[in-house]
Amino acid sequence: MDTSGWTRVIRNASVASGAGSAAYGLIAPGAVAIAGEHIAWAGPDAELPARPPAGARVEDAKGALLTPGLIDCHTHLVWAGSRHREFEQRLAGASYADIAKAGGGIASTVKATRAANEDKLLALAVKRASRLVAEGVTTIEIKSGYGLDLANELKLLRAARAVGERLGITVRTTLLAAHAVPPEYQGRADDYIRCVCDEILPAAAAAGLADAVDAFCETIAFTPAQVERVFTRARELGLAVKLHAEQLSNQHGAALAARHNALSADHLEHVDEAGVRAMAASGTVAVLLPAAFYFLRETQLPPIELLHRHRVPIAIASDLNPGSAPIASLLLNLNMACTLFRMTPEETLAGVTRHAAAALGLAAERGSIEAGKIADLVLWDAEHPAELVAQYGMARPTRILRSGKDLS
Ligand code: DI6
Ligand code: FE
Repeated sequence: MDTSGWTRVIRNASVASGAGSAAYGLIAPGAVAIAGEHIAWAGPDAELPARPPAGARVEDAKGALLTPGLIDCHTHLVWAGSRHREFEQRLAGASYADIAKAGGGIASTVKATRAANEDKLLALAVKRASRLVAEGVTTIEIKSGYGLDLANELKLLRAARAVGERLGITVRTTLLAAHAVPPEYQGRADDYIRCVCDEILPAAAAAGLADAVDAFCETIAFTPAQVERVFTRARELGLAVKLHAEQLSNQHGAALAARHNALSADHLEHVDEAGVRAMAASGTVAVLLPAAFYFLRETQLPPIELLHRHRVPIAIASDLNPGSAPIASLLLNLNMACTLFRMTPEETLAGVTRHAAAALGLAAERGSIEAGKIADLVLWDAEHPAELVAQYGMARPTRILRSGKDLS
């Protein structure tokens, strides 16, 4: 074993590596060696050299659980305003779609978000993201989509990037200009899509502000033909795509996304077998969002069994947003994925590590504890990985490492 370059060793841990054939990739007692920003070695504690290299700091985890840094691969956490009135309206019987059609929903958040300056938005977003980070999340995808014009979409993407710098975590930004038709384009959705393709997408790409492009394919949002235009333009600009597909109805968005080699198709409650088969063929990750299902009191479950049968990797994310998922907890989503969707704790943990990394195009560098990957790691006041999922509000990180360094 080449131990030169080791800067840090965490030993005597219950290492849920997410790699190998054991459940959770568990190595217990296990050890992880770090060289600078990267994982240099992970394996059984007994295989560590008797004498660690000079200069390496060695820590005894005393049997505590060590996982990869968690990855929340779908959030909309930059917004202003509050939708608590809509919560009350929905409890009184109005549906999410009813509220959207009456000019509430996303449109009401757009109004408040346009009125907020970048500093205010950043402060709000940092507060929400820090809730996720406190749960061991070290990588967050953040979408725009509450600006819906050039200046405001770029404002959201800049705020999203700044969240990463402020909290010392990794942020991947996604341009979601095709989230809703803005008020000034009411009744002219095709014209708005032209503006997205001709102005917003090229400007976001040129400014290096977007890592990917997303759209909302739904009767209350954009048609498959409109999404097709956005995706075609995105790919011309060299940007990866992903899609809000089949959340409220089957628009065959998953198959459309797969045709464009999308990184992920998200929500998927109403996806059919053709859509799942297309995703399997293109390697598109299924991102399931239990909080939105729960919060909107949906009854159509995502077809877990179908996804399994076609071996589509499943990620779990918070969808953190003001309207359909105002829940700033990824761990609660893991519990809900088990209780509501009947997934196993092991599957859900893979869903916020390995498969979430794949949903962001980061599978080569993050999502598991393996030599060569970036040393984003979380030590917990728990011993077994299922504890993070089977109970809520109990296990907490005792230490978070991002790129090999303690996150302060
Ligand atoms: N689907 C959702 O669940 C979020 N966006 C989307 O396309 C909801 C966004 C909101 O209601 O503000
Ligand atoms: Fe979403």
